[in-house]
Amino acid sequence: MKTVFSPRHLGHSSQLELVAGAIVPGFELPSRPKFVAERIQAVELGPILEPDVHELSTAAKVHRQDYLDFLPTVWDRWTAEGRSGTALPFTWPTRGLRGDVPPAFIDGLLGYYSFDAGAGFVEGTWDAIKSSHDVALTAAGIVQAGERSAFALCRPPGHHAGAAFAGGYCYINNAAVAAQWLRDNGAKRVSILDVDYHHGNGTQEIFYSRADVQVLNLHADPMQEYPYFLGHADERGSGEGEGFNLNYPMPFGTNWAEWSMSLEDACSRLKAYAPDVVVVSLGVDTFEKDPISKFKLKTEDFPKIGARIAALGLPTLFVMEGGYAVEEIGVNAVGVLAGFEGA
Ligand code: SP5
Ligand code: ZN
Repeated sequence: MKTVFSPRHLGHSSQLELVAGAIVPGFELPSRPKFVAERIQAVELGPILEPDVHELSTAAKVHRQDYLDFLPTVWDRWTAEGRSGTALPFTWPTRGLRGDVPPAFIDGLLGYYSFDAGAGFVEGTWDAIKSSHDVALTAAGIVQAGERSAFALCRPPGHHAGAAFAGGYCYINNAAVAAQWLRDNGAKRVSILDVDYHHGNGTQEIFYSRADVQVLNLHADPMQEYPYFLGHADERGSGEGEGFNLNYPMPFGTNWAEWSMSLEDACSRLKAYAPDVVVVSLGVDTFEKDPISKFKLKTEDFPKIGARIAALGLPTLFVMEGGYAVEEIGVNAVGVLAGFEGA
């Protein structure tokens, strides 16, 4: 399996995150993909390629143009106020406030274009976002050209990013852009299978009223876990998209025996949809030792995820999302990919 990866992600690192009343260093560390790339080399999964540069025209079909225009301007607007550190929002247009008027000042704009304080900007953030987007599209091109699978080693991740908002370490929804590009380049139907610990609220929002992209999400119950405000089982799509969004919320402590029952059901629903290609939002924060998560998957379980997806017998694009047990994300993420290849 070919991997696409860009070193340009390295300029991005949020210097702080608010967790349980304390300011801590961000969990989404620049070292994360290094452990994945090293493991790919150790098990000889396949070559690691640099991405081609892509235009944002496909991204503009799943994101709002004003949001895409805003992202590259954040750091300049921030430093124009004499600031340094990490650009982060602190005010959001929730119920009772207006969500239809973008303010002019940077602090207001950051709140308008986000849903939490989990997607900060530093000088290299836009370049990292763009490179992650390019990684996803280049890997999608490999699958479209006829290979059975490819791995987009994206950083930053994407599945929390919606049409016009960042959040949860995500800015551009890489899996959504890839799915849209595959639709525009021969695939009649695409399924996105999101196995990250957290609900992929952005992906759900983007495709909620569409029948041409099926979205299946396995995640911690939003009654207990971030992102809290989306991901319930009764969210099944709207209008033409009715029935094409499926959520599998699970409680804290979920282990392989329980998690794999949701995977089995999702795979049978996916098979019935008969997509031309599968996009896997691959988070490995379901791991028992993940520092921000409360599921109990073990290292030996990850190859079984890959093997089950391979049994679908469909072209498959893996897109990296979360996973914060830094030393183990290589073994776990590559475990899924090796399991897919039958290794
Ligand atoms: C892509 C992805 O996986 N994004 C996850 C964003 C999670 N943001 C909320 C983090 C809450 C951390 N709670 C930590 C408890 C540590 N004991
Ligand atoms: Zn996650």
